Amino acid sequence: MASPVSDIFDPTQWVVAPGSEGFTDITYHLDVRGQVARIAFNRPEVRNAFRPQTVDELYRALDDARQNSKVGVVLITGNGPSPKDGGWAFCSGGDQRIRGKAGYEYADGSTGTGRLHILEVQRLIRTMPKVVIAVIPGWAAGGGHSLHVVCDLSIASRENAHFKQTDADVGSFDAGYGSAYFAKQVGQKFAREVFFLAEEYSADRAYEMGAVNRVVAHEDLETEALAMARTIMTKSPTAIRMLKFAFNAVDDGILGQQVFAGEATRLAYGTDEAVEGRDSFLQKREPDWSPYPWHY
Ligand code: S0N
Repeated sequence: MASPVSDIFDPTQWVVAPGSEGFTDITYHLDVRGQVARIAFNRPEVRNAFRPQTVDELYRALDDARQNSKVGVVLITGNGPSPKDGGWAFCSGGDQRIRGKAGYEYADGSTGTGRLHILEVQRLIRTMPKVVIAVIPGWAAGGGHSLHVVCDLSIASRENAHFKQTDADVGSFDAGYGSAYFAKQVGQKFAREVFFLAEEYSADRAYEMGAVNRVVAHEDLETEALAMARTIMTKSPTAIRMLKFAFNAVDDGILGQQVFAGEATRLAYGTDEAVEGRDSFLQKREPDWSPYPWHY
């Protein structure tokens, strides 16, 4: 039976995330175990294009999932199909109808200036100590393509997922992760082809390029994504986040080092050695480091 959320959404596996009831442009659910978040674009009539309000809600949901210490994996997807023509989309990028000269504009003109804050979402995905999976039921185009590039893993519908980098068609360009990091994933030649020709690629072709991890039957997409998430949830949380930040660090410069170092500091705080440093300060005495070896 069709779900009011999405035709391939299984309502028995998910509950509405507390605080998300007022969202209009996305839906936000937690799985029944409370360990996996599902955040979905909910504008299928425009191929899940994002406007500033969409990005605000997406950021708030992602940040909520980041701060939920039970959640280890976040699925980002697109609800569908479109009630207008039955088409499916992950996300088709910025809503071109409200693009102004300084970015995308709120419907009520409330800020008086345009926003480009999908880039803040990209950075949050990159720096959150959880695994983020792009679950791609249809079009990933423009800024939607870039969003899947930034996610840690991507899983795509064999029948309905299509990929197209339209930036150069509409005079926009993601000159950060969307392009330069994409080239790290698929290689320079493929990346330049995808941007310069702006052609359409199937899910199988994206898999051949190394742009997606798995291609599955459309009707199984969300089940497979949740299974993938639950496999990750059987692993050590510390190992997973240290690995994510290790993979990121080489491409993220000092910011990558800072994020990795933050997790290293968290680990260090748990040692007796660090406790001795804190306690000696609070007790106004010299620290006694003698029990702690200089490892070799
Ligand atoms: C996705 C495409 C290929 C799907 O084609 P299809 O299946 O033929 O459907 P359509 O009939 O074209 O679309 C159905 C309805 O949806 C509307 N629609 C689709 N996409 C958008 C969109 N992005 N904005 C507004 N409306 C959209 C169609 O108009 C249609 O509506 P109706 O039924 O009323 O006619 C195809 O739709 C497509 O090519 N879409 C456009 C893709 C695109 O160019 N996106 C923008 C690319 N740029 C960005 O995303 C920039 C992102 C960004 O924020 C950024 C990031 C980093 C640095 C800079 C920026 C920056 O802002 O510039």
